[in-house]
Amino acid sequence: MKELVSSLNPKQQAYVNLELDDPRCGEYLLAVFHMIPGKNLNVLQAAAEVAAESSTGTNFKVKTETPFSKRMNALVYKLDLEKDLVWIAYPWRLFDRGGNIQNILTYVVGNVLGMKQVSALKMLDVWFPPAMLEQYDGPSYTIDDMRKYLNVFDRPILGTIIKPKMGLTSAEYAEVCYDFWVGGGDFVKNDEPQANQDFCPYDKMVKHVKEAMDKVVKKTGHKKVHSFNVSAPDFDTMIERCELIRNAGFEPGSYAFLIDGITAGWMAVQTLRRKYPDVFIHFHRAAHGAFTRPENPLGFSVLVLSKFARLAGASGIHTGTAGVGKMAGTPEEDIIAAHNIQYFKSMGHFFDQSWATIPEENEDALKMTKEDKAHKMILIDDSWRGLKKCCPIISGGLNPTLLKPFIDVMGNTDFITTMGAGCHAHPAGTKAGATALVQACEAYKKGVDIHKYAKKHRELAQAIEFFEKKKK
Ligand code: CAP
Ligand code: MG
Repeated sequence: MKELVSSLNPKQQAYVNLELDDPRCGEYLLAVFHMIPGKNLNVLQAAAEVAAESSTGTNFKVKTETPFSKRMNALVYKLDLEKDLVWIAYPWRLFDRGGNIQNILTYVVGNVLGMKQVSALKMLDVWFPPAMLEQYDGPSYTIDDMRKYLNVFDRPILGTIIKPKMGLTSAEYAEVCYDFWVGGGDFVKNDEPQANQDFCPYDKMVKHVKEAMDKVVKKTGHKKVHSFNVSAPDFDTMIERCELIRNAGFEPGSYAFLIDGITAGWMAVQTLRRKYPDVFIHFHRAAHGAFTRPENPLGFSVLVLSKFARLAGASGIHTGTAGVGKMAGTPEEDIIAAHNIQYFKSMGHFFDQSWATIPEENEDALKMTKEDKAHKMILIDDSWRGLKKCCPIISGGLNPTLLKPFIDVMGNTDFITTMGAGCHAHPAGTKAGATALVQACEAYKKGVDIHKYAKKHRELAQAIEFFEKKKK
């Protein structure tokens, strides 16, 4: 290590402190990157260049530095030469006051992803100090609120995405919603590209969904939720869509706002969270693969994306099916991400993150939080500034036969699942698809194998026959 340190030029030296005495002192956001140096730099030189470019520096030492500006330098404080890992501490006073997520990401996974000095740079984990959590919104309306509205507890909230992904008229779209809800489903979402297409005008889609929802609530006596995609070309139009929904007669709790958080951006996510704290903010992560897929050496992990979504105040974010469904993903990646946004305190890939500032001397509270993984007691009205939980939304290639396999990997049922083809490809259609999903969930709760349960539940039997045959 000595040779590495002696190889640093004066500028690089200002961004390295391998003796940083207490990175978790509360002054720093901490990050771990997988990094491969580029441009014939050694690992410490490249890491120092990353720390410089992602905080106060550039490619040369500038004459305009001041003693204070140097205190804002990010610092490389640890290396793992075997695993090509770099730990960087960011003085969080660097960041825009008032809780701005896009600002942080512009630093830590902004220009640095384009630097010649690295050939690989992926942020694998991030740690937010308690004092920093005070500055950020965190979720407001959570899955617990949605459970109360739906009167659904101790099982996943069962949802679908209307398919075909696009091309239905607003009336046809609402009919499919009706069929899913009347089949027993709780939650319907727009697909991620749904917007104001000429064949399905936004206002008509909202109107028809409201009619379908009223009809099915009257028929079944059960509340339902629809998550409307409010992503739009500009903020005014996004707000217009939100207001259209709120003025369409939906009762509070019966609608969520879906935002394509990567393509619409973090400002849209935070605008929705701040303007509509009484609404479930549903973060769809379309395009995240460009940053998160393991084949991609540049970007950030699903865990990092999910932790920032909780910090931003998303009520829920898609966290992947851990390889059970159609999308790339693994238990190591997807389940760790899900637990880190669900629980009060969780171990990530490198950091143990607590999401509230409970005084360490308050042993009872700490003990209670360790036991209270589902936040039944904590953070709702407690005086500690805690970030409420964010709900994993589990989707992508799932069908009723995969519900239990996923729950077994997840280790809990405190999530929303949305199955598109898994319901609408059912041989007997959407209503039967929804009923098959409900039956698969009933079987799980009763601890009965679905093949046994299907003997007396036709829709589930048809789903097994269809989806298990397809798998072969
Ligand atoms: C799923 C889905 C979701 C993906 C998103 C789709 O449809 O609607 O957008 O699940 O992936 O368009 O593919 P199916 P992730 O149920 O028919 O697969 O949740 O991994 O972000
Ligand atoms: Mg989709």
